[in-house]
Amino acid sequence: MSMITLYQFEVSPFCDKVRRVCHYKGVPYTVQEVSLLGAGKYSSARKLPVIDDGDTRVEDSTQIVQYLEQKYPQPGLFPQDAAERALCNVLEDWADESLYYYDIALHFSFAENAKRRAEHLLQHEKPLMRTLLRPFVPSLLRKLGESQGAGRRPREVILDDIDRQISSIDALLGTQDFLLPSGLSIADISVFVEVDAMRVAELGAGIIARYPRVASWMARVDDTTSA
Ligand SMILES: N[C@@H](CCC(=O)N[C@@H](CS)C(=O)NCC(=O)O)C(=O)O
Repeated sequence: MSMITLYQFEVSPFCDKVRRVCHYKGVPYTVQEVSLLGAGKYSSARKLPVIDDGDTRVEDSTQIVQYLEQKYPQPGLFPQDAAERALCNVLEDWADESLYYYDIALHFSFAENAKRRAEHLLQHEKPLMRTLLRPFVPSLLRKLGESQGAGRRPREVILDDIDRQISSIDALLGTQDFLLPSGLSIADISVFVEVDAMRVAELGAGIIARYPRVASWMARVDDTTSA
């Protein structure tokens, strides 16, 4: 059987999502770290994650998860029940297409976080590349946050929005261990990786700490899906 290669930026939540899916399913893979300017070599959208499985290349975390679910159906990450499955798809998309931009806004529209997060993004670059890219990373990522609108809002509104998103996760959990009644699903992994990235910023961690059920859900998802 061919070994999957994951082309990644280590700190990308979408790459974390794919790693966690592989761990949960017990799928062996190797990682190739890509330079911040190098994604176009692997991806038509110039975005990572991308996987190679033998001659098959798959782009985009959502497509990669679909591919892995088909090839390695057990343990499954999509509920059997049609209504739960529908909510699972909606939550995955909400995490990827909405929460991600709050994550970027928190790190890059908030100047106090931008430098530190930029260093995380640059950690695998060669020293010369790191020096060349360092001045551009915060403003490029701020533009990305603003492209979806989240990062254009005033600071207090962004923080209120994030609080409301985290309180929605809290409400969805209720007394359940995972977001959907039938147990761990791709919804948990997709939402977890975005909230985990928010937690890196002090203000993000402060909001999450107000919701103890969310914090214990995070520990549960992490336990079930990390290496
Ligand atoms: N929808 C894509 C999003 C992937 C994505 O946005 N990846 C970011 C890293 S977090 C990226 O590669 N950005 C490079 C760029 O925009 O140039 C997925 O789910 O894989």
